[in-house]
Amino acid sequence: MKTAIVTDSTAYIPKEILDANNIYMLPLIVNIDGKSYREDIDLSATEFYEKLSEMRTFPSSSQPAVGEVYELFQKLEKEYDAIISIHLSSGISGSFQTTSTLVDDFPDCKIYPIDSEISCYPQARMVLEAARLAKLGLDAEEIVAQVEQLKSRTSAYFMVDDLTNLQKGGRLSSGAALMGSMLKIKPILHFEDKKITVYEIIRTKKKALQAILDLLAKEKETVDYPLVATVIHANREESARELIQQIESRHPDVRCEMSYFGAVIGTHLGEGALGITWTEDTTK
Ligand code: MYR
Repeated sequence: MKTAIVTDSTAYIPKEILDANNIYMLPLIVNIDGKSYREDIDLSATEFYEKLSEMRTFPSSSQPAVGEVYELFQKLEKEYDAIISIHLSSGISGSFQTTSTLVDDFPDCKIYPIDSEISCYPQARMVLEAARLAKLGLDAEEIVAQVEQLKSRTSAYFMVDDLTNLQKGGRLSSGAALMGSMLKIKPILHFEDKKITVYEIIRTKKKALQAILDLLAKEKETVDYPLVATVIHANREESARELIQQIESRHPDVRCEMSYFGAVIGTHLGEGALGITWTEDTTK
């Protein structure tokens, strides 16, 4: 059985890794001052953050057009028996919903849409695992089951410099956004029931990051599988590097990687956001 793996641009998997693993990417759109860009095709993360200070209006994002998804599936059905399409959380984007509406349009190629219930690199981990298993020749249903298991083993926490973007983009409950902007706090955010919510309020960024590292330490004690951690940054590579050093010195057995928040997620989190995520290291 030949299975194609599809995902959104918001998994932020570098192009060479997509190509090397036969992963097909559906770009989300970022709208800036009346112009639309397909992220990581027309606009890189670096270009987005460079443009940020010159933007006249607040940027916005949109999911891939249904026609674009349809066209990709039409192409893939000629080559593959099944398609596993892994999307950013359905609680923050319509991307998963769009794919789900196309399931019955391809009777000869079974489509398995997966709601990652998260985004960015934790989503990428699910995608890369699916691609690894597809290469090994596992059945699409078995791959889906393993991706679901990986999802249940995934934790992700993140912080933003300012809650305004999340509030304006409507991706944070209004109560939480109001509380944050009023108190000038920097809450630890996470996903609950597919939506972004406040996990804990801690007054300084430094203490909040330490609290996230404590959560990683706690989880490490309770699981019987190796962990891989990823630090994700919105144009703050130096801070991400420092955090990785801290994780590596505290947990030499946890493999660490770095990733980035690109244009679409950067639109909602703003520059300076940092995320820490971990999951089972399936490569060990
Ligand atoms: C769309 O327009 O369909 C995309 C909307 C994307 C909303 C992004 C909200 C922030 C997600 C943060 C993920 C952090 C994961 C560690």
